[in-house]
Amino acid sequence: MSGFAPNDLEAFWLPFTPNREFRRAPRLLVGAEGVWYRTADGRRVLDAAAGLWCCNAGHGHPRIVEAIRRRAGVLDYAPPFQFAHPDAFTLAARLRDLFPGDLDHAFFCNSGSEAVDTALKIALAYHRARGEGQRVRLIGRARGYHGVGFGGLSVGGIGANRRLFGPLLPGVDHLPHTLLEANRFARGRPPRGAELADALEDLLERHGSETVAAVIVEPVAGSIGVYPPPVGYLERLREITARHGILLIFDEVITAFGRLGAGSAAEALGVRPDMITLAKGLTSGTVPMGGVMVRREIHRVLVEESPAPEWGIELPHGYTYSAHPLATAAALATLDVYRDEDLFARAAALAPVFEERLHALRDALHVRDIRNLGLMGAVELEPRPGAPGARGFDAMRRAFFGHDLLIRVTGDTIALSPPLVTGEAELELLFARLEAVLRELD
Ligand code: PXG
Repeated sequence: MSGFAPNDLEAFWLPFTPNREFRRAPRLLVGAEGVWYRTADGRRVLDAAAGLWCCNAGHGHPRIVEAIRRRAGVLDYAPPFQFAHPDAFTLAARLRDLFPGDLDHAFFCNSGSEAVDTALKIALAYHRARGEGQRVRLIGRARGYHGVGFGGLSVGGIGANRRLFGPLLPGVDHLPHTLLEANRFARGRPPRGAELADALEDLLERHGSETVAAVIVEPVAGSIGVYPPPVGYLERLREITARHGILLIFDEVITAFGRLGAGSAAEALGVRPDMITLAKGLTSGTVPMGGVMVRREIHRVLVEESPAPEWGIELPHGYTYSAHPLATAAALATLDVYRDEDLFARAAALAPVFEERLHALRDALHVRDIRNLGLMGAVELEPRPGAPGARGFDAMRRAFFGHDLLIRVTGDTIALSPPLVTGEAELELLFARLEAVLRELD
């Protein structure tokens, strides 16, 4: 076990964690460098999850650390309402250049959950400003994860996350998820399932397409356990939404900033949404930050052509810490690192090796499916009879305590998202350790 515990494990209520089990055997991380975590009992643990899908540049990158440090000593805080600081503009312009086409305005917040709620609100306000205030419905997808705000939870489709919290937003419906039995062990984008996007036509027929404001999907569903989109699926969603005047939002909280070997999934997969939500890799996980990239037309309608008087606020939305100086400093340094170390290309080059090693686990005990795209991978295990999630949880614990490997599990699915700086030797070590974990699982 950990060999170390802080004096008191009672006061802190851990998020999305079995708290009682944690107190018995706490997993405490006290340092991090590159692709390694250091534990309270002095072990070095290989990070196969980029923290939580976020530390794409690796841990403790000196340029990012220094930028945060320097900024903290110069400008600790600037109010984001009615005032601003220069880095916020620089960052927005850098992001405009990174994202494809006319996704050229950035709205900042502090997390993926806030990014999703922001995008949904912008969608509703946009239609209303255009005289289509009847467009109030939002469509998500079964098994989608869009954070934990009431908006994101409403369009999200993971039952366990929703059930406790009441009726959520009205007027929300969901597309079917895209996991097909026939695609088991497919590599990359699975060949079957583009027609699942046609379910959107059915929803539009049911509700009246003129009542729908936006469709939101993760281009690759992450949290549920890596569901890459079937070939042609996202293209079809784009075609249907465009035809009906409905906005398409890509939730790229996980997929942006190199995870798929490009700046965004929109670029990697060649499909252009109307908004993109961001967080995680935006600062490589170092300082909380989220954002929404918005197409020019939406910004034009809501801001440039706003009927508000000159002293009137065009969109009553924002957060105390929108574009916080420490976050913008971290993001700017992170974007420099991505560019100067060519990390998106490095991820693209590593992806085939990752795919090869991942699919070599196919014949390991209990494995029922393997999925991957870019540097996102999942090994889905057969659940233990009558105890869904137990085997996955056991894998995570054994990996951490017995094999010095940090993995993410969701139910009985092991999710991998190594930092983009992971070298081939480290990747080899990652899979050797994961194999050892799978060998000892009962
Ligand atoms: N959208 C997507 C697509 C996400 O993956 C969020 C929104 C919410 O971001 P914040 O910053 O509010 O947490 C996420 C977050 C998991 C896991 O189980 C994934 C996330 C968060 C926690 C756990 O893999 N992604």
